[in-house]
Amino acid sequence: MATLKEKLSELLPQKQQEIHQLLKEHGDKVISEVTVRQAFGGMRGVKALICDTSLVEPDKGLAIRGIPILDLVDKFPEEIFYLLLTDELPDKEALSSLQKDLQEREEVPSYVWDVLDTMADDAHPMTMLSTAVLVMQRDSLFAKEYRKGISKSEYWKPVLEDSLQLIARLPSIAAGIYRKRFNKGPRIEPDNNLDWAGNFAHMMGVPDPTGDFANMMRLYMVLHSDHEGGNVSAHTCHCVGSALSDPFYSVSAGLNGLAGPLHGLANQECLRFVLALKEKYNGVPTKEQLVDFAWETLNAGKVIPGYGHAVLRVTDPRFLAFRDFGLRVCPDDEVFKIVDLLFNTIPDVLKEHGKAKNPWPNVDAGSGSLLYHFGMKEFDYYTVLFGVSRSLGMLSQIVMSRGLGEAIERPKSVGTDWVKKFVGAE
Ligand code: AMX
Repeated sequence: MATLKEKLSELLPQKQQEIHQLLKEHGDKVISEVTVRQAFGGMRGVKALICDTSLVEPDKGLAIRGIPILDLVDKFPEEIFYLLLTDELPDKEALSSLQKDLQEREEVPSYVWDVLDTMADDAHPMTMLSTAVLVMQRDSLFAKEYRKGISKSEYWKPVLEDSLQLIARLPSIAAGIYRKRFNKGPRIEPDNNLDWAGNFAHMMGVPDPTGDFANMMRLYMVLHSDHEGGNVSAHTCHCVGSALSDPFYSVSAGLNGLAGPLHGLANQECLRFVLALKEKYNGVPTKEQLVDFAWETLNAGKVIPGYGHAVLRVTDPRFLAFRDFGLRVCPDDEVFKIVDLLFNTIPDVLKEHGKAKNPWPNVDAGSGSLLYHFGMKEFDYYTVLFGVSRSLGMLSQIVMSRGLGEAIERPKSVGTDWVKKFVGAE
């Protein structure tokens, strides 16, 4: 089977031709409209972006290149990266070639550690991750090639190189951040006998006598890898990349979006909520106590973290995958039990509350409890794990965008007065 680069060299011209034909024959057809509510409401549901890597159907959840995420839970994240880019899972040979390629690129330049060492002791780990990615911009091959005057049809090649470079280094960087920021001792050297996520788990140094923590990391990296193109991190990365800013600039920007409490930070908020319940009721609460606590939260004008979604209208299959893992690995863990109890309680409360369009759990409702079970109690770090995983999706989307010659983003904005006049409001 072909390597990633060979496969893309074969696929991209075909895809370009397909798009060229589509635009020529149907370029002026309308695929979406925008209501006033959507324009003021985060463009929810407006179809104005192209993303071929994955799709989130409101009633089904995430599918990567047409494969439901629950059918991919036993794959390595490297396999998912190959799938995101090429529409095919790699065979053994292509997978080991990709893994070898990543291992060869994994050394983190010393200036990255120097920069991280100068940051404040209480810097948020997401700030550290985004900064580390940004400082590596000086190594961008795309930026160098662009300056030399590379042809537009070749853009994707150095972008792929940058992407592989970044993916290869992210586990060491993220693990280094974990150990430094939370005083876990010196950095741990990578073990080249391990796969990408297994190595990440190893370098974090979380005790793992059963190997389940490494399995959890593999699952975590697969489940968070991509969620189509309109979510804040993917869209931000896409937008920045559309200015031909290189992958380092683009991913760093995407990570900053992921750091928001309504997006990637929700997993830590969610665990806080679960632990507050545990503390208040001194263990696993009863269903009635849980209902009371949920109403107290809602009546205080706060959201129930881990529930609701901008697109999904069913239980997030990624939550189900984590729940399944928890039921196998730690069914008696009190924190996990509360997560499970919440799953059986919150949807009815939110339905009665009547505001959230989706009363079901999203991916963040369960992941934190599993990390906590393995002794990773540093909540501020959880979004970093999300960020490392989501980089797979952000980077595959950028490679595709450059490969397909997408234009710089420039939607039209209008003022409130314009809207009022246009709709004939008083
Ligand atoms: N608890 C209470 N109220 C909720 C709610 C929840 N879990 N989810 C939505 N609502 C409320 C909204 O705040 C909004 O209220 P408003 O009309 O007073 O502003 C109303 O229901 C309608 O919102 P919506 O259309 O259903 O959701 P949205 O697309 O505006 O927002 C999301 C989606 C995820 C931000 C929202 O459901 C939320 O805040 N959930 C809790 C935080 C969370 O779990 N985020 C993680 C998302 C996944 C991720 O990116 N990691």
